Amino acid sequence: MGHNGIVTGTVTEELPVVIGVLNVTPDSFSDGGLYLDLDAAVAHAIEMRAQGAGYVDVGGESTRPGAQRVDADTEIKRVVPVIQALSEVGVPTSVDTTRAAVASAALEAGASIINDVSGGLADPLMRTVAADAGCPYVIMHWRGHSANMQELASYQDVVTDVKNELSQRIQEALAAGVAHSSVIVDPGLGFAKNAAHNWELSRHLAAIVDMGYPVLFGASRKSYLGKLLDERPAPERDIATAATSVLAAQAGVWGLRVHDVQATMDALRVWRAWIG
Ligand code: PMM
Repeated sequence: MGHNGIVTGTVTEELPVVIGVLNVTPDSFSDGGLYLDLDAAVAHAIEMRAQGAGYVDVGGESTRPGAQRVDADTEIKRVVPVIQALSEVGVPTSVDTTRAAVASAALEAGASIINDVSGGLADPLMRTVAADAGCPYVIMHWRGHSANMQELASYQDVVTDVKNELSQRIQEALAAGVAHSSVIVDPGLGFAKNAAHNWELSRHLAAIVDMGYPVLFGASRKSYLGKLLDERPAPERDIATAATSVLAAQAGVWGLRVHDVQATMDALRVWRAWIG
């Protein structure tokens, strides 16, 4: 159950891995435009690492609901210099992309994890890239690109449906040669899900953990927290996010993808001391 080890369990002896969000985009919902400048991006990543992030997740395409896509070249030009610079200063990174070409370029630049919010659906070549690299591969639950994903938020039973669809994505990845031990799953809060779906999945997070793979949980600053807090803007949702981090840790997740690393680290340290 090591900090960087990928082993599942219920209550971990150590803290879950905290993955700091770094969006190198003009339009991400909470930090869009802030880190387009290389120096600002690198400085923020170094700060998150110092606060306790195990990895910094570098993304070059916004996935907020309704977002339009950018081309692969633009994505590569945004993420590769940042990953390269972070690799040079020893900050471990993951790449947040649905494209095989971007993942390949990012791995070459030093990224250690592929974080594919489409779970292999957006670009079937991604599975081959992940298999060849042998790196950890985050398979998130996803039903379609951000431009129209909220129209796809319809479930019989959200927990069962998400588990079944994640299982299919895992089978496809394994069939393409991805090692069992490389798979990390993510319920994909907010992706083709409304607030009630997100709460239901959060409430039953242990059922996702029971699938037997490390689970990554990404609630940070999402709009369902904004709704809960009377439509408070995204950067003011970090205390609520830290509360979700503790509850997700208690449910046995492997990792937490958050914008405010310090808030989640503090909350996790309280949780760890509390459980003894
Ligand atoms: N959420 C966003 C982007 N990438 N990746 C994973 N694995 N899980 C998530 O929940 C997730 C993600 C949403 O957008 P943001 O980067 O603006 O927070």
